[in-house]
Amino acid sequence: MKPDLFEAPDYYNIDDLLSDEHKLVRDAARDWVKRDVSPIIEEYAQKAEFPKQIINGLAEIGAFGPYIPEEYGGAGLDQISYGIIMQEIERGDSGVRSTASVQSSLVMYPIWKYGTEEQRQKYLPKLASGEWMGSFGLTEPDHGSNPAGMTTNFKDMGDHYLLNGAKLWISNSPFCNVAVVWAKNEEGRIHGLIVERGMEGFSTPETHNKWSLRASATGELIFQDVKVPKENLLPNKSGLGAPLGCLDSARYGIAWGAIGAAMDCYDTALRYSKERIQFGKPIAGFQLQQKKLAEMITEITKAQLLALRLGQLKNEDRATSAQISMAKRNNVDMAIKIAREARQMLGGMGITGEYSIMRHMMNLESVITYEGTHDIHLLITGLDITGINAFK
Ligand code: TGC
Ligand code: FAD
Repeated sequence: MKPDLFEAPDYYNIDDLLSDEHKLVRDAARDWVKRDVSPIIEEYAQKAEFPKQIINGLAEIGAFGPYIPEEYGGAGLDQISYGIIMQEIERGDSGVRSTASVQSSLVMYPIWKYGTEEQRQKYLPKLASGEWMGSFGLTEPDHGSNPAGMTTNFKDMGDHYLLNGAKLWISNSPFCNVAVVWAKNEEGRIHGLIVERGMEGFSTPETHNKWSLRASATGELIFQDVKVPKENLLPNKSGLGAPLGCLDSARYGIAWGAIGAAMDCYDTALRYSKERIQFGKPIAGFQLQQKKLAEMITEITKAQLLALRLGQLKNEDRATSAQISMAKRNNVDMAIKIAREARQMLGGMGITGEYSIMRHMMNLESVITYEGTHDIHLLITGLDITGINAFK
């Protein structure tokens, strides 16, 4: 892969709206991605393997629990810092950002928000340091967009719960130490349970042959009469709103993350088009190529402003789920379109691993699907503005 020459576009001087702390966090994450992710990520994506050696670095830049209080090992940062870290990581690779999103928003967040003090003390510091890695089991083979239909279930056996079922498409599952699993009790009410590797009847087979998010490990969570200690139930919230609350936090991070992927594609295409000579001049001098670049920077700038405003609302605890859906949907769609256009600008070189664009483009096919598909988020906006539910 070519050396990482990334220069971040900031067409509207959005840096001026960031605090010194935001910029410090951003620079630390950006430097780390350049040093520890860019040089190795293409090789790991090609061999479809998660680069476990980056876990310590992710912890050091605060990517595991950026907004979790420091008393639990988190970085104690605000929501904009969290977003910026996701942007910088996804600038390197969406799969690496996935690992951080799952750890922070889908594992640490529910333990922090819905767990007991004992659970927080036991799990959060180890998750923040990367000593333990987590996964989040909501999706099932027959219940993806409609998690309310899940069939994974647990029975109260007096001194423990007995968990049965299966989850599919689970990021980090093949190597997770703990999984936050959503399952129905005997009354059909959804609860979160913390399942630990090593519990009898719990297995995590890896899913192979992905053309997308190849540097992220994806797999299943299978529960066959798993005895889960009663103290592993998350007691402080139940119902579908509990996992959906975690998704709000992860979707917010993705709205920022997608900007990173788009910035990398734009920056690569801009540099390439100024250097690549055809018909006696740089291809950046042709109107058709300028149209692509001008539209890319316009869309990136709009997405940056959307994410920043959403971050301000999140900091004030005023961001609605529907606002988060709009930003996730818009920014991922923006990024995937930019990746496709940028790839064309590199001609044949664009399909190779010499450049990051094709990898981003393939990764974004997952990002536009997980955490609620593009169409599901449109329906969330539709419901919000009309009051009419078009899901069912
Ligand atoms: P609905 O009846 O609308 O809601 C059920 C209850 O949940 C509440 N609620 C929310 N709470 C918090 N945050 C949200 N975003 C919420 N949306 C709804 C709601 O108020 C209600 O509460 P209550 O107290 O009245 O019971 O539920 P529904 O069954 O009609 O479904 C709505 C729908 C379709 C929007 C929802 O199911 C959905 O978002 N589906 C998409 C599923 C999804 O996003 N799955 C993601 C799996 S995890 C993942 O992909 C990780 S990828 C990780 C990575 O690698 O980065
Ligand atoms: P389906 O729900 O079957 O949807 C298929 C199509 O039908 C989509 O286009 C969808 O938009 C459309 N559709 C569905 N319902 C409607 C409707 N009412 N109206 C109109 N159109 C509709 N899940 C986890 O729990 N944890 C994870 O860590 C995780 N990581 C993932 C990692 C990867 C790489 C991928 C690909 C997925 C991951 N997922 C994870 C699962 C992801 O959240 C689901 O794939 C996603 O929610 C969609 O579910 P599905 O694949 O079953 O598609």
